Amino acid sequence: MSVSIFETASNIYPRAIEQRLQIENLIDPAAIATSRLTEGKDAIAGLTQTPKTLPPRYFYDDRGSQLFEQICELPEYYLTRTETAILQKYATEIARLTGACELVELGSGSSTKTRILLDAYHKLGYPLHYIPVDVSAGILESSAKQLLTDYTTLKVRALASTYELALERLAPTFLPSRTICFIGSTLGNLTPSESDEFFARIFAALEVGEYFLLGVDLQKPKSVLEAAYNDRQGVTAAFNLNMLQHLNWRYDSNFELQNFEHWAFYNETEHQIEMHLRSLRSQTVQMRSLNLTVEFAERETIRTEISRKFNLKTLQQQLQTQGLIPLQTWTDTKNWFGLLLCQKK
Ligand code: AVI
Repeated sequence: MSVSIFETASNIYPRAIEQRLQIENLIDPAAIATSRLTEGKDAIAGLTQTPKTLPPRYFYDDRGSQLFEQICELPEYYLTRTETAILQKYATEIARLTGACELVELGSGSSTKTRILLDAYHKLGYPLHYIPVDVSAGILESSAKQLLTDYTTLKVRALASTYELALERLAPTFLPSRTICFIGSTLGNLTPSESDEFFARIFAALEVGEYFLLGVDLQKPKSVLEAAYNDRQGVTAAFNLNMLQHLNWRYDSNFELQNFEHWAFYNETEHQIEMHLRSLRSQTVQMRSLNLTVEFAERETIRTEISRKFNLKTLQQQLQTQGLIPLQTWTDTKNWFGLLLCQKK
């Protein structure tokens, strides 16, 4: 289903912006109905297995998204500012390598880092076509509106969609090429098998010769990593605990937040930060709308997230195996974060 927001809100936007913006909702009513039926199955599966887990998607209610924005500003959370610095330094080189192309961004959020790329393409005189993909139509609309105000030649086709659906439904581009961007090290939140599946979807969505721009957090000393996920202001702890608040609201549950604590550590064997919520006592939680009773032993944990940290060589080989050939890789002076530009062969 394709819905132009201007059918309902044509009076809100200045005409010039109106002509340059299209918002499409790819999450069709049948999919929404199915997801209502299956809603919560992932929480039930995670909380009835040993050890307990919950999917990271439950972090991102409104408060969780705000807390994540705050995390990105924390002194200990080097990821966002390091990736931004790499983009600032090399955006022109990236734009020269890809030439004029349509930019597709998966998980665009507020599109802050995208501006650096748009500026580079603009300076080289390339047309600006941007396709942000996000499950939140609200965020898409507000950030697209802001971008269109600031970039007067930009055209935006925003897709309110899951990554999977958006990658299947990319229309042919009118520009000479296309670059799919997946920055912010969100790849780290996928398991190795989920990453393989994700790369296969990227490969299928691209034409031969088109590009994939990937930003990943790299392996580094444990002390630096653990500080980034145990910040002194306690924002990451609040972000983690907020998942329980979200479940209370979503599934009519009675998690008592003071009965759990945030626990994050670096698993050096798996090269991943693991975030858990640890039960401070033995307790029983009711999740009424899921018809589920969950028993916790004292000190039992729920794993809420993995955040994998990559080795550039291994990742380059993995991408190569999947037909996404790394053309160029950029890092910062400490080798803390990596940006890879790949081309479909
Ligand atoms: C979204 N993702 C890349 C973040 C990360 O670092 O893995 C999520 C996060 N979890 C705790 N802090 C930030």
